[in-house]
Amino acid sequence: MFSASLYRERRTKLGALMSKGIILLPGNIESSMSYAANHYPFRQDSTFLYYFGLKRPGLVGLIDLDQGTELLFGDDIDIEDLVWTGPVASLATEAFEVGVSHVRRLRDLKGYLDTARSTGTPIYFLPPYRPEHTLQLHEWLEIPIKEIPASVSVLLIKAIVSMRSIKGEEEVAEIIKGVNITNTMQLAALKYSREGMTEAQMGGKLQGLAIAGGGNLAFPTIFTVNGQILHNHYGDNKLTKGRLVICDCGAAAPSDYSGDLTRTFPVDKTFTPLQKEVYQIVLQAQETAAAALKPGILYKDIHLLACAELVKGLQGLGLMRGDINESVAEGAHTLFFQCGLGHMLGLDTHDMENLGEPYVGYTDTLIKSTQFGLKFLRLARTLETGFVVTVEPGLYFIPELMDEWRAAKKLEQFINYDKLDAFRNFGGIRIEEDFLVTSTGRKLLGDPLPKTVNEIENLRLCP
Ligand SMILES: [Mn+2]
Repeated sequence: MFSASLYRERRTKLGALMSKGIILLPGNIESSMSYAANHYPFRQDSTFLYYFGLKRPGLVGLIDLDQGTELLFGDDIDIEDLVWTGPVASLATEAFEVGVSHVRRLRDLKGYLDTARSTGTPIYFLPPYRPEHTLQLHEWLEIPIKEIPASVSVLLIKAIVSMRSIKGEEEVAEIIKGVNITNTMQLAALKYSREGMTEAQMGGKLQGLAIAGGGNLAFPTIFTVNGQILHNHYGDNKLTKGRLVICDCGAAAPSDYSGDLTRTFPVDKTFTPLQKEVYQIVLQAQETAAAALKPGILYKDIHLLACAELVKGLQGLGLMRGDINESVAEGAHTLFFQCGLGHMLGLDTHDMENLGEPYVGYTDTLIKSTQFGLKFLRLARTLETGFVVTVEPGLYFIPELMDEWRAAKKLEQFINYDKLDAFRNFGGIRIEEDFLVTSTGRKLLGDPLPKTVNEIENLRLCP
């Protein structure tokens, strides 16, 4: 948790951006796994955390701009709860720590909102992403469930995105903690993954390291010998000779700020010559893209720069041909790089994705493309000092996609289809790092982690 004055400053700034009405920011409640009392690990809503800092379930933050008050609605525990939970600080005590002096019982929220509605006070809220959010809004504001998506406040979304996009020093310090815990996970995967293990055996160890870091996984780990499948979570596949492993994982620090890193390495101690060649292409694209990060540049242009580097490399490999810029413009590279280059990173791994990509990654005038490939680009807009972003190009050889394109002779002026057979069982390669955009360029977040072929092989060769 940060200082009370920081949370107060953030709320004041948000209030100034909205100017009037009521800003309603519900925190999360417990979410059940298989019966009511069996909960998933509690995760507070990120926007609530940003403005109110408290991790306790069942709180609602309210900023009343017309009355000039900030309130927290929630309940203290009683003696029967205490039997199960042990003593819990009073809500008033916790609220004081985040600079809020008005605390009310949760059952008083509806009346407060009723009074506001009866006088025509606008009540602003964000898009719900859990079913219970929708039900709460329906109950508190008497909006029909079907009308809730259209009733969210775009003004509030834009105000919050404008604030959360620019990370403060204290936030960057927390992201670095998340990245460094993620580094320990990556190093363990690089050092201790062995032929014959299952993906889950290593995936479980990585989760253990995330929890030992004081937080938890920021998202389900992708640890797979089938890296060509973009979001393939660990399972019972065995690590077998000749395969590559993609490890894409992230730890959330105790503050919930997270890291998000990817390394690709051979099950064997060394890469095969072909694996090494493809790895160098991805590495070249990753480093070129990272070096181009700076304020004032469209992230979309950095994405396209990475795509051009990939095409250049694939031409060297004999898989592609023709004009590089034309290949990228036509989307020929998406046979091998189907997704976007990266995303914002912060309290959420895909930071603020719940607020809507059109506002977080795009603008009113920069609209998302519908072209295959570009339509998966989460972030396109102009970078600003203080943004934290990932850079994660890859090459993914998906047999089903290669077969479909080949049968349709799709963009055959750019692709040497007869050379693809050697890659049917190649898998995929992705390399990902996290960067702060600074006034002069960029800064890699966290301690450097082995990334070159030599650095990775040196770790694989450890006894
Ligand atoms: Mn990522």
